[in-house]
Amino acid sequence: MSYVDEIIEAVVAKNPSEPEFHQAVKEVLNSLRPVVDANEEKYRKEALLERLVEPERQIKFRVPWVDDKGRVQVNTGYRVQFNSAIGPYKGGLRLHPSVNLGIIKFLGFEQIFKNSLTGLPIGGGKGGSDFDPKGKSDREVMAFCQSFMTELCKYIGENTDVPAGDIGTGAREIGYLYGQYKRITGRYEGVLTGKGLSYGGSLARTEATGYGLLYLTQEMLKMNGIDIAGKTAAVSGSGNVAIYAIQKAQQLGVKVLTCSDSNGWVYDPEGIDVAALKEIKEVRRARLTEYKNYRPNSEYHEGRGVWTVKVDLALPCATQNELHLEDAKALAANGVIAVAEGANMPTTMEATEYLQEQGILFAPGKAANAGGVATSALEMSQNSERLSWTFDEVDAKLQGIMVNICHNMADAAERYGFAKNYVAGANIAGFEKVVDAMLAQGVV
Ligand code: NDP
Ligand code: 2IT
Repeated sequence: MSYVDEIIEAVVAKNPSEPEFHQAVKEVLNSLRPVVDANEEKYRKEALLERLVEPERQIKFRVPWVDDKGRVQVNTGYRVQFNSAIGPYKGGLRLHPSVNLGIIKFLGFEQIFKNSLTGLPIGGGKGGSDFDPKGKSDREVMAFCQSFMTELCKYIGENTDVPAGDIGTGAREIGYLYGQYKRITGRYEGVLTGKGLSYGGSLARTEATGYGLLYLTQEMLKMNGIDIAGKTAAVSGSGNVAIYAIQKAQQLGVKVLTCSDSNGWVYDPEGIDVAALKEIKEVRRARLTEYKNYRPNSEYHEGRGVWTVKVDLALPCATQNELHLEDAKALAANGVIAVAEGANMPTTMEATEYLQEQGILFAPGKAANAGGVATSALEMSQNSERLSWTFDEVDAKLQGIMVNICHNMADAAERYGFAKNYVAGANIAGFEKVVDAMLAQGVV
């Protein structure tokens, strides 16, 4: 059996009931086959793949807090410190009822290669909890965040592990988490990113993931002789990534026809109104059913459906496994040109393969959504030098990073004979730096 197959089998056997983690490992290792085959003896001797798929450390903890009715609630907190070969662990905190260890491990594993692709010195980690911020008062969210950080603060620090936002963790949650970290440790340091501008945050971090997604998509189209201006797009989600993806798409001359949340989706033939979306989601924390009040010509549909709309570009920006094989078929039948992942692993393996077979350009999340974590690393740099850069400085760096990632993934694919297979290219390019550092640092 090949080394890759042995490891995939071992991961499935050793980590049962973690299908998302299996999926992420399979996707990465399958595309590393040519690299692994060429170095099999060395990698086996060093147990390189065994080490790569085993987190350096997994922390799981109780998070008790008191709700507004005076009842004690108990959630589970996680931090998976996956790989620190190229820098301190870096990755977001997800707050969503679906969170379990397998989800955090899949996200942490992806983060290793994503962070490597940014070209910045950050290792891979991820954390979160099954706490659901939806429908909770600010006081309840604060109580949860303070309890969560009371335990987490033992394991993080500006040079060890730097968490940030993800699903359910936005500016409000980062503020409460930071306040509690500072209160317990007495340290004013860049231990979290995505901070508010008044206490060490970076300009453009809020926009970075969505903007970065569009910078990469624009470059990928350009490499293939296509101009992004004048195209139409379907976006899923209506959170941080989706909102700023829509905003940048519009700035680049793309008409975005859809967005969604976990209940339903909006079709706006005139193009999504970003100001209305921000008001509904960022200010009022309401549902997309409200969108029609702002835009009477739009349609609201319950359930899933964004991928049934005829568009040139599909940008999944909600969650994992939200674009299935039948969605890929519908997009292809409608002539989609490119799919670029704003979310982490939003496209199922079968859907990804189908899109690639149809010759549709496909940018995987670890490349396409790397602008968020890259800008987090820029926030860490600013915190270290105790300076703040202007929006334009950060945005220009973000653009440069996304263009580089795009060329690096295309070049790596080309080098190994997978021209235009950007999934393989991103995995290989991300892996190369990590593996070099792991081999240089010995058996640790
Ligand atoms: P938000 O919490 O801001 O928004 C998430 C959006 O996705 C909401 O519209 C939400 O709908 C929807 N959603 C979440 N879970 C589900 C689900 N199970 N089914 C259907 N819809 C769902 O999160 P972000 O925008 O920050 O994150 C979106 C994706 O981007 C995630 O995959 C995240 O890991 C990834 N990402 C985020 C980065 C960041 O900087 N924030 C960086 C890189 C990747 P509802 O409100 O109804 O739950
Ligand atoms: O998935 C991701 O890259 C994020 N949620 C952002 C992580 C970060 O540290 O900014």
